[in-house]
Amino acid sequence: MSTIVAARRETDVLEEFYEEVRRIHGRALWQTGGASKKPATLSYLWKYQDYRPLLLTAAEIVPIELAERRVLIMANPGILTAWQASSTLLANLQIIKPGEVAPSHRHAASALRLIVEGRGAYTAVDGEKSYMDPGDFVTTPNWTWHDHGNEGDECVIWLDGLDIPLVQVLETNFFEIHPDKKYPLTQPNDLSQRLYASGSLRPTWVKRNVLHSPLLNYKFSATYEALKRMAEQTEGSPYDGVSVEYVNPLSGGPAMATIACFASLLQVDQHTKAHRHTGGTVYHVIQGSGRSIIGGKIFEWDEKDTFVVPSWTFHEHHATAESVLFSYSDSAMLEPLGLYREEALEENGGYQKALGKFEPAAVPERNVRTV
Ligand code: GTQ
Ligand code: FE2
Repeated sequence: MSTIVAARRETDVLEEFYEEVRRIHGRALWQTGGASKKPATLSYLWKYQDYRPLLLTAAEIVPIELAERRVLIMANPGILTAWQASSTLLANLQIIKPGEVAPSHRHAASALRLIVEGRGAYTAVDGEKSYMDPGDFVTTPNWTWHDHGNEGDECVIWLDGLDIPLVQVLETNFFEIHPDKKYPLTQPNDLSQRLYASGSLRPTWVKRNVLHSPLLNYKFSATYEALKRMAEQTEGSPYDGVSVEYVNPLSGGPAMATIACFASLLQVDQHTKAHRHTGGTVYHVIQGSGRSIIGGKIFEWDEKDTFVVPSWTFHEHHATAESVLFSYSDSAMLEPLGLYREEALEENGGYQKALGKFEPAAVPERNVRTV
């Protein structure tokens, strides 16, 4: 028997074997590629100037009663669900018109808001109400009742960050609609700001072991002032500039158990060095302009744009005007699980060699992926 025939017979035997395994709904591990599979999250950028007109159109043609939350999703084209920004996180833009109320509900997913434009809107969480200004960072921890309303005279737009993809992968997603449009206000407005916003003075009568920050609204004015004061005396991190985490004031831990949130101040012409770490991160440009090199590609951003840096992807930022970047990430969960790792770029003085500019992905002919 020739060696070719023998080899062929061996292949047939293997093929038959794999088919047999498949018939019992099994797979041979060595055939799957397993751990070496490339992650799906693409480095990506969504321009606010593309989204804003469509949000305004939605405000005209879609009644809040129909949408409940009038939200446009920023979908990462690398991910087949077509409704998530990264493997674990959503990044959505919500618009609410004067006089509207987005009715109360609660869900197992945690949410955050970062106010993009407009004044006069509020969020009420578990009976506490807070009016929101541009740049404010607002927490809606999991399973808390929340409704939003706009009592001003202009449209208000904010960025919603949620961990729905994570909660879905864990098959722990619950959702409930409140029987009333608004959950009753049981606390003075902004009570949590009075109790916790100072950060370094803890009310002694409050229990400390809470999973989520008790602070509802981290005002931008306070964050910006703190960043500026720090920047007077330090350049901060070589990778993130003067960068702060919005912490749970009772524990010093992340604002929410599943989502860590940050704000970074970059000076005009500051160019941070490249590093990479585990944890997919969504960035939102509160103010300023510049570019980030992510995975060797140049992403040019302006005020109010949103971009995503996938886990374990080199990134560095170059501000062309004084800039404040807001970001949120799934890294909060990684350290306690032993999954956090971080690495600086060694070569080329710590800066990536840019291989080209980011281009938006081609849009499929028909919207076949919509779920
Ligand atoms: O505002 O409660 O973008 O429940 C997605 C789900 C916003 C919200 C979103 C939500 C909300
Ligand atoms: Fe919600």
